[in-house]
Amino acid sequence: MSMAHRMTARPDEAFASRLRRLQQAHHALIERPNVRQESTHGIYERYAYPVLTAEHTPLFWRYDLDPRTNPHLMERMGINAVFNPGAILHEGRYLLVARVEGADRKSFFAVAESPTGIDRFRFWDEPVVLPETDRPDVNVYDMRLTRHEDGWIYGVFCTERKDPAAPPGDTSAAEAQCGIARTRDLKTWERLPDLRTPSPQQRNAVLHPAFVEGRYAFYTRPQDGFIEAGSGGGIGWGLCDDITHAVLEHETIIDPKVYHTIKEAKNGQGPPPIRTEAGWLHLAHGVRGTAAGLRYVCYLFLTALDEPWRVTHAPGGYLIAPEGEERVGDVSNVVFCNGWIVNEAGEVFIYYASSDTRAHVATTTVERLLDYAIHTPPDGGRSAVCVQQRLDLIRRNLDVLRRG
Ligand code: M1P
Repeated sequence: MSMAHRMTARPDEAFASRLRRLQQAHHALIERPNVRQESTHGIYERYAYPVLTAEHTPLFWRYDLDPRTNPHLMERMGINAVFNPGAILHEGRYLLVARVEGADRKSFFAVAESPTGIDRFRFWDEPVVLPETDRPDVNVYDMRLTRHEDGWIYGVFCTERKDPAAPPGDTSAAEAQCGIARTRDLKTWERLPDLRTPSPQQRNAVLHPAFVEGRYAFYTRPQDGFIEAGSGGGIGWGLCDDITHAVLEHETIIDPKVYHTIKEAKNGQGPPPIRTEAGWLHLAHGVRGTAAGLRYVCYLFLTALDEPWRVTHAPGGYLIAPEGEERVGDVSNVVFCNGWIVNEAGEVFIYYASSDTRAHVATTTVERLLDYAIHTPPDGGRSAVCVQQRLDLIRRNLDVLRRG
């Protein structure tokens, strides 16, 4: 529409026409087919478009659509970002429980559904109504969804509150703990008491899908402070008897942070692990400090089927690192994953978010991920060892090439 027409149109016409344009653009975004990108590494494929962004949220979450109360059809409640989704295959549909962050910085959870797993994610009409505990959450985020063998679907997430020990005037000290809720249909949620552990703070806690020694098992990430893992860090493991009052008496580090690796500063379990013939397949994030701030990447490892706390294969380096537009956002140089789905065909949909801003998908198969986990050499620990690992590959390859 031309500027002249806009200026002469009656207010109700201008409203209707602006609404139509907003609706058409939103519809086009939701219906846009995604495009698989060939990968040179061959381990997984990325896609051309993010699967969820702030613009994917329904217009009726953001605008007042009544011309009497919003004659200019302006956004009333902006959405800043949509990222870090939990994921589950439920009744044949690919569901993401995304972290939706309003312009006011508060996060909440909302379910988006897709028939394909790679595109056409559409949010359900209303966000998740998550009951509070006696000590209300100030912010909730990063839900991990576990279909547990007890029959419930659990949502384990980070609950953040102002640090009660913060000195007066300190308005940023926060405390992170692990919140727990459960559901059968992802519509009605029952809130359980927060997980209690020996650590002062917790983030990136994940419920293992199976009972272990007849008990509920959690992956944890003990940490001293809200941001710094401090003397904590590493992926922890603990068991509890009663999920309705979950207490881990002991927390054992099963995958520590390690000097001069991709997980030097901290790490954390991603989604619940996938059961495979060769063991439990884990995806996690590792963090290191750089002159430009923290860098977050995702890495893979495998644990034993009968001992899910025992790491059997730990490929060196990262599986996914930020690329292109993924590098930039509210918290730049970050990829983070807390949701993946394996379907009956053994296809794996990795829902990773970039720079705390948007969510993407990468696809692969259990077969390819196991091959990667088992045959990628571990981190050599020193440059000389890494050269030796690479020389082994080079010399084997030169032999192969010479043999033709
Ligand atoms: O900002 C990057 C990520 O930081 C936190 O992860 P971690 O606890 O490992 O530092 C989380 O707040 C996560 O949501 C965020 O993406």
